[in-house]
Amino acid sequence: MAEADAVRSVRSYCRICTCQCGLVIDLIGDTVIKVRGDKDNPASRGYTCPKGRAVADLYAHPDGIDRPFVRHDGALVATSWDECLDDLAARLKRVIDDHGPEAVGVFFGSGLGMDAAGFKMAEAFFAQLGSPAKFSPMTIDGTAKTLVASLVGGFPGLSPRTDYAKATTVLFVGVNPLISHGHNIAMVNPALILKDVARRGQVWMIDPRVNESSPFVTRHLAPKPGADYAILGYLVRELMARGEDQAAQPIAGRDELAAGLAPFTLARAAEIAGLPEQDLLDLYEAVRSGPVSVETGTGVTMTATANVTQWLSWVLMILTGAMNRPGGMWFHPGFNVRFDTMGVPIYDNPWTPGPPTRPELTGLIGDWPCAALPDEIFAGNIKALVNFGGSLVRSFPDANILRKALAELDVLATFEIMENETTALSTHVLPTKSQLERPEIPLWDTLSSRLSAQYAPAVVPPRGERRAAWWIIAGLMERLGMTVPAGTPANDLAEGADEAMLAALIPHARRSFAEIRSKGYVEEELELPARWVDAHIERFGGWRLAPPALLSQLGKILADEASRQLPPGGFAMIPRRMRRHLNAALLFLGDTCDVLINPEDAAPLGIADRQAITVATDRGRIQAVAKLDPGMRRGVVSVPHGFPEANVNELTSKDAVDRISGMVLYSGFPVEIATAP
Ligand SMILES: Nc1nc2c(c(=O)[nH]1)N[C@H]1C(S)=C(S)[C@@H](COP(=O)(O)OP(=O)(O)OC[C@H]3O[C@@H](n4cnc5c(=O)[nH]c(N)nc54)[C@H](O)[C@@H]3O)O[C@H]1N2
Ligand SMILES: Nc1nc2c(c(=O)[nH]1)N[C@H]1C(S)=C(S)[C@@H](COP(=O)(O)OP(=O)(O)OC[C@H]3O[C@@H](n4cnc5c(=O)[nH]c(N)nc54)[C@H](O)[C@@H]3O)O[C@H]1N2
Ligand code: SF4
Ligand SMILES: [Mo]
Repeated sequence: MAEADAVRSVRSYCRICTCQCGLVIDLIGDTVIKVRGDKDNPASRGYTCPKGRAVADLYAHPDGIDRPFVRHDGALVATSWDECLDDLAARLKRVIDDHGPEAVGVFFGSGLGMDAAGFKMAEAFFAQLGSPAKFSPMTIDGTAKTLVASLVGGFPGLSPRTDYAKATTVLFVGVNPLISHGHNIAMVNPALILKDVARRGQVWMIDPRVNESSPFVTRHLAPKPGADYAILGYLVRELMARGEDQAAQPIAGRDELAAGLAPFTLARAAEIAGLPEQDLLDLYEAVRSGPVSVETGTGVTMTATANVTQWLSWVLMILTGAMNRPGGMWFHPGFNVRFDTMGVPIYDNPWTPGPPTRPELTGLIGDWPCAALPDEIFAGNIKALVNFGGSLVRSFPDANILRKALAELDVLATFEIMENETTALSTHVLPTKSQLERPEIPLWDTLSSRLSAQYAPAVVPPRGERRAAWWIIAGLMERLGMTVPAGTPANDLAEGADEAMLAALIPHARRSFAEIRSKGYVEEELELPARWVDAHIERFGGWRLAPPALLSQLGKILADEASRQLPPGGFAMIPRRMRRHLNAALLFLGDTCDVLINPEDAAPLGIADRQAITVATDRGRIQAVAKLDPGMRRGVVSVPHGFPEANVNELTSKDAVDRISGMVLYSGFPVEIATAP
């Protein structure tokens, strides 16, 4: 065999989700012939999912963007980088000169979120821009987690994660790890983990639909959407009433909490949840002796009751002694920054100023609610938007209104790798090196399920004119008269330039970039209990069990319970993720927008399996395919997210936003279902 035909194998890792599974990429020349799991990766041991195995198809896809585009006279035309960046800088400068930097908004989208060097340069750009208009996926995903971590634990970045090696009682609430690999917890090989815990103890799944993880758990409860808070409220009330609570750290506010939870009698909790009382009694028996791990996901954070549910899940863990104890929850001490040596600052007031057009909303740790973007544009406050890797039209609420707003912008600059509806609306399209085209180290160290770091080299040359996101952003900064971070190489195509950017990212990490690169994978032991967690909670004066903002929201939710009930025959919509695509990406793997509905709900509407149906709200109407599923709770339909034609965000509303977190209501709102004409 000629040397040019020889297969070479390169070790890499997948950056589609935070599991970061080890991959082996087999190539002939520069052509990828196979992507497979890396059995030698200590974390993933050969595990991959269909999305990760598709990274080469993503790289080669016909809809991939190969060169920069700029809009001239209404049409996007291919251009050179110099012309694109000159034009973008000139148009941004005009906006800034005429309206101030606050007229430029920035979205830190998921597409650039896994590009470590690109994301850091985007942050540097935003810091020098001096605009308050910052948006990120947080306010369309899981603000409850940030809010509760601040209010109860005194630091927004505290993210408890189950000690799966020893846990014996795990509650999954509104999370479907078999498909999603968990919500921000990177459960590699989820089926194996679930089976292991179920063998040892109890795993409860709480979800209005029997989901893909349910076959692996010991018990499934299907409450009404958004009613999880009542289940947790009952469990916590009962623990305290019986004196069976046993926190491992100091606590504050126990009496206020007990008073707030007084309404959650067995009867009232079961009524709100729409479950038999016996289910709650059984669940109490399972959790009373602790420690209890509770994993929540978007089935909690996207509901109207997100904050109180998330809060009560923490309280349950705290009061069963699970926090920072073996068999309970551990907290990531950071690999790139080190919480264990530097400590975490007390940060218990996460609220920041919000967008002027929406005085009812606040900002959260510096983010403005994504839902406010259209109003800010219509009011003329935002004239330009720099979109670092977001599929805005599919991920933000109220797509029909958002499209109109985006069309009004003077500048919409989108960093992307694939053509989509958002690039079609953009004035500038900036294609960046995608994951096989750039080297990487993990940026979001604390989202990993290990105390580890790894390295992936670039394995193929950049497609067409694609350049490193950091290089593109640095070029823009230069043209705008900003200061490019010292040491930034002039040319990303030069040997070692991308690596130099990565090395500069982690000066204080546990291991140097050089070591991570040469070894490929490095890992350190986790300590549990970790001294730094208990020390932080002591400094904070104990876990705050009863933050006033959450107590008051609970009171309102209880008072409004009747208004959230559906009329007889009505449907509530809940979201879900699917195995073969990630949000708006990878749809070429074949997922379709199947709406799950209970057969007994479908029959009276004349809806048969695989029949075309419409799903409508007062914001819009989509057409999709019905899939009859006896595992759906009656009166609930499950509509997946991410499809361009059946865009679930044509049903959501920019006005349905949580007041204290800015999160959009993406789960548990009423929809009308009918057969498609
Ligand atoms: N109604 C409803 N809305 C939702 C959700 C829901 O369940 N229901 N889910 C929400 C959630 S949890 C999230 S996180 C957000 C996500 O919303 P976004 O942050 O907008 O993320 P994605 O939809 O994943 O779009 C990411 C884009 O990045 C591109 N991309 C992929 N890799 C790269 C790369 O290497 N470089 C660059 N430059 N681009 C790349 C992809 O082609 C894709 O178009 O959506 C939210 N919106
Ligand atoms: N394959 C795949 N994996 C992904 C993604 C993807 O698009 N595809 N996206 C990634 C992203 S950005 C995120 S944020 C995570 C999200 O990860 P998860 O939070 O696990 O998201 P889902 O898989 O949609 O699971 C949410 C579950 O909540 C249920 N649910 C909905 N409403 C309620 C409710 O009111 N109460 C209860 N108890 N349950 C409810 C739904 O039926 C669903 O089964 O997944 C990540 N991983
Ligand atoms: S679970 Fe799938 S998408 Fe996530 S890192 Fe692993 S292979 Fe990639
Ligand atoms: Mo997400």
